Amino acid sequence: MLKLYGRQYGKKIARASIVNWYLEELGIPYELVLLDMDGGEHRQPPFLSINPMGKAPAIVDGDFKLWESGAILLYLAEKNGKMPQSVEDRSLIYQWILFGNSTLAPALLIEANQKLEAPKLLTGLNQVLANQSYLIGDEFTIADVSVGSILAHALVMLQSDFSGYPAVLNYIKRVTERPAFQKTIGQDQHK
Ligand SMILES: N[C@@H](CCC(=O)N[C@@H](CS)C(=O)NCC(=O)O)C(=O)O
Repeated sequence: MLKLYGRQYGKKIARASIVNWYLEELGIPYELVLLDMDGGEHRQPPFLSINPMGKAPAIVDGDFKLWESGAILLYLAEKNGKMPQSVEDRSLIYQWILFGNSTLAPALLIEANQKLEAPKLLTGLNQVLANQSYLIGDEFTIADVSVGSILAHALVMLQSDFSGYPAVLNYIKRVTERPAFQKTIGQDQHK
């Protein structure tokens, strides 16, 4: 069975919860392996043989090991027939996953960037989401798991002020109401 390695949920950012959310969306069997990161378990050889960088999330699927949340989402979508056929449509998914992890997350989650960067990105997101339900039109995809989880984290855990971005707020409500979100990240947020 596929194993997902992550840190124990709590107030700290638990990026494994992003993958956990998507595994619940897919409804496939998996085992969640919680690492004692405060005790340094992620820096010990058993886990370093899965991810030499010592970071979670990571998965082991049979003999295959993979880390980086975005890469894991793409792998799971691909393996379960959820990726679009055309190279253009696939590239839009890559675009949003890379945007989430390398542009949006640092802008929203790192305090020094919040004032200057966050308003630019939230204005753009608000424009996109004013005309469509999800990042790629009307269909929920892994792009929404990636970007939606970062937005939800900023709103709920960091109390970021999104009041000037009503379409973004509606979008966060839409994706966080999904049962798979509620079962995973949603539960974490209410602890
Ligand atoms: N870009 C990576 C970030 C992974 C990451 O920083 N994970 C944190 C946990 S949320 C971690 O493992 N921190 C432990 C450490 O850096 O020692 C991803 O999205 O998977």
